Amino acid sequence: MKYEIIRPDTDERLIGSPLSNLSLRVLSKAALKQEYFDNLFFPAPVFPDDENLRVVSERIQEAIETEEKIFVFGDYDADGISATSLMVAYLKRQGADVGYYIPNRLKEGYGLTKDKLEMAIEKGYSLVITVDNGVSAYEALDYAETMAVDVIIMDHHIIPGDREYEYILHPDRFENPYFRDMCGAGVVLQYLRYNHADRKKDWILAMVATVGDMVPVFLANREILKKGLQFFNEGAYPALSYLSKKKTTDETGIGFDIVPNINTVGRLADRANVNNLVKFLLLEDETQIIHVANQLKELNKERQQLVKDAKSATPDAQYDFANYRILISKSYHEGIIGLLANACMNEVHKPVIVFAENEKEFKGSGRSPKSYDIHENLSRYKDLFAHFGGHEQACGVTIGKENFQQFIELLQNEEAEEIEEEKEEAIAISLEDLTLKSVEELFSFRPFGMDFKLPDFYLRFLPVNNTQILKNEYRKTVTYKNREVVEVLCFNPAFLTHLEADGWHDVIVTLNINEFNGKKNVSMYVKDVL
Ligand SMILES: [Mn+2]
Repeated sequence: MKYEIIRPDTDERLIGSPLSNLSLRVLSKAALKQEYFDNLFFPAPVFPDDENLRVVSERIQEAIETEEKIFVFGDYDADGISATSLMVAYLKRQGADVGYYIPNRLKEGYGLTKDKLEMAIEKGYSLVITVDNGVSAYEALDYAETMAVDVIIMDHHIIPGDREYEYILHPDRFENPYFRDMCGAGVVLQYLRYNHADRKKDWILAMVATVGDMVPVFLANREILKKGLQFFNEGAYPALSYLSKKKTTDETGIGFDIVPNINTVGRLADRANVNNLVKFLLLEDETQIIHVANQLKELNKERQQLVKDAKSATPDAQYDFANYRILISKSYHEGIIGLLANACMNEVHKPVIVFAENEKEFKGSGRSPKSYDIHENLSRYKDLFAHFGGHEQACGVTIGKENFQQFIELLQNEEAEEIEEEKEEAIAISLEDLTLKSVEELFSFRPFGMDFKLPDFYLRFLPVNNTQILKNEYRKTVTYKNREVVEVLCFNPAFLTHLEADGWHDVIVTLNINEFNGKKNVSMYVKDVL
């Protein structure tokens, strides 16, 4: 079975706690490390204030006062775009002479390069701020030194060596470990706070980036998520509200509705310029906001269609080796091969590499199940690659035509490695535990996310009745003994037939609270029928 049913022992720290059985099980399963546990129950916000912040702030202040041209260099994902917008909006408010650039994901790739820096210097920029990138831009940093141009790094990627940086804001270099797990935009937000220049919009943008970059949901990030969501739900950032399906939402809604709309622009760099997204995020005029928001939503639909088409198209070649499935096609859009590899891996439960072939080379994106380190495994062949990067479960690789066949043969000849079947975890719970009160209590521990996922649940319940069909979705209701209504949502017709039969059913559900006409009730979405 692909589900592992979990009945966690109560966390020792929670024995005797008045929490509901539902919350106790979720918290016990999470087994939070002590600093996260303390942060959850006794949050102690920290105001950012240290030497690096002081040095960086002074340098930026000097640049503003002496009217230096300041160049912000960002990245093309939700975090990088948010970080760029935060910094640019701040500098504009200060009246600074500011320019910015986010590279083209398909043509230029990630990070500050020497030639981008050369161009900026030629245009008269004398201070560069890299956001969500920079710590590993050695060549550009060396060049800046020879040109006597200062570079301020506001990044959160792993610092690769022991290089000294004169101006750096990085989660690992904040004096207080409270700031340790932040994303790039989170770092920029702390700079704004230190300078008492943070607005509601800035918290919202940092919150979107924090969701998008999937960093842990504790400490500084928890503060960012909570405040950012609160301000978002007040409608404090119209441009982002227009991108969302719901005007009031939570971290899940941000992840499903807003983050993909932003990431799509970077992915489809052949159809849209990611730099315009910064302009969009700085817009104040509502008519313009609505106009661009609609364009962005259209582009996201186009991206979804591209993925769908690519999934149903027959690849030019497909290999099923002992350890890998390989898909190759000239028709794949390079911006979506990662999404495609991910979808394919979820189907075949083994490592997958999807290659888009162009005139010069093969651009590939690999994904692997949790028990397999695709980055380490493929790094054995790195002499064949023009580019290679990534981490345990995801990597990107570019291979010239001359080496491609050899690479395929090497993979073909690999001995089969045992790849553990990935099981999804579900916490066992009884229907009696699912009262509105207990689910509301559980949700008071929001936001959920990295290191504290809202789990799926396993339970048994009686056949459902009163089928109502709403817009292609099947909605059913079931009442149970303490007379609260639990709504059961089911999108799969096969499950529905099951659920209408007699007897108790073992199901995997996700939990929600439905609010309609001021009335709230527990709502379960049936993910699987066992
Ligand atoms: Mn980032």
